[in-house]
Amino acid sequence: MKISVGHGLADAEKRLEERGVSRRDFMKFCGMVAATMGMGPAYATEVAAALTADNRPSVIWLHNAECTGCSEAILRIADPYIDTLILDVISLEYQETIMAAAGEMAEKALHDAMKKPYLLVVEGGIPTKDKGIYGMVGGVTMIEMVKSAITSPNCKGTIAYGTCAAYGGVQAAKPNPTDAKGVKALFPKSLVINVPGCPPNPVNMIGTVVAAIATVTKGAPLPELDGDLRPKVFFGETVHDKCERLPFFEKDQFAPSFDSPEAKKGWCLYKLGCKGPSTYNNCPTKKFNPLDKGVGVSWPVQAGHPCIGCSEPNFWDKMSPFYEMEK
Ligand code: FSX
Ligand code: SF4
Ligand code: F3S
Repeated sequence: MKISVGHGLADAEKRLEERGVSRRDFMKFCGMVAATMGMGPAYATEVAAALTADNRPSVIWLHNAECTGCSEAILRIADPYIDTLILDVISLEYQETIMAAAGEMAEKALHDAMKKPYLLVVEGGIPTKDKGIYGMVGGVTMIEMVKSAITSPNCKGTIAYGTCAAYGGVQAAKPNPTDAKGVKALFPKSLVINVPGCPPNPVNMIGTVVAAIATVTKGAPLPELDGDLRPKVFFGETVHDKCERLPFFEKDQFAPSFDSPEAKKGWCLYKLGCKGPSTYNNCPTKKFNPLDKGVGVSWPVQAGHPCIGCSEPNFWDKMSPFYEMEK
């Protein structure tokens, strides 16, 4: 994928610098995204170009039934602060959690944003029972809000961010009282990429946004997806495949309890309920809260907690009880 650097990059760098994010920090961030996408350091320039391309689509970000942990995860990335990056580099036109507008002003912002090309990000499951009345914003059901945004000719593609938006998530767990669904289940004809996790790793999201922008602006191929519509570059291997406790699993060394000396020595958490063998995600290699070179500080199994399968469809039902060995 080749992306030319337009005026956008210089303009964006100037704006970022005014807000305390240096060019060096921005390029470091782009390098981290490139590494997450499985590319070498040279690809950072391409990431920067995609994020600042003059003809890039704006982003409309809708919230549905959820805990908002997915937005929190992205807002808590530091270095540079992602809120600055989002507000000044990605043209985020509408995001209910962080925008200042409320009420009629917010509705107008959405209406105006939909007049030009955009990428749609959907967060949260969509309640469908009784025509969707259990999820409403400003008197409009979440079904209707997502429907008008996803079916508009200006919608260039949709990213379902988080397991709730991808597959229904926690509110779709048995008995699913509001009949909550994920985006693709409700809009099967729409182009949807899932970036699941509860919450997802925000670097997987930024990588997907970059790839989607490159597709829209340069016709670059979309990332290859698996059968659950997850980009294989982030979700191509199981958590177990790359887990640092794998050598212990292979030697049948299983920690007997969370506070045991064996658990602290790094023994495998399988018998304490770890669902890493059935879960596709890049947590062990990317970890969370990225530092230099795109590798984060820690991840659940490193911290001593079993993987609960949070990036898998229906994991609340399929992977629970969380502290019992999978059958
Ligand atoms: Fe769901 Fe996200 Fe879990 Fe929470 O918005 S994937 S409940 S972390 O917040 O949707
Ligand atoms: Fe696999 Fe979990 Fe054991 Fe790691 S802790 S080796 S992911 S079963
Ligand atoms: Fe989720 Fe398992 Fe990673 S619980 S965060 S997929 S280790």
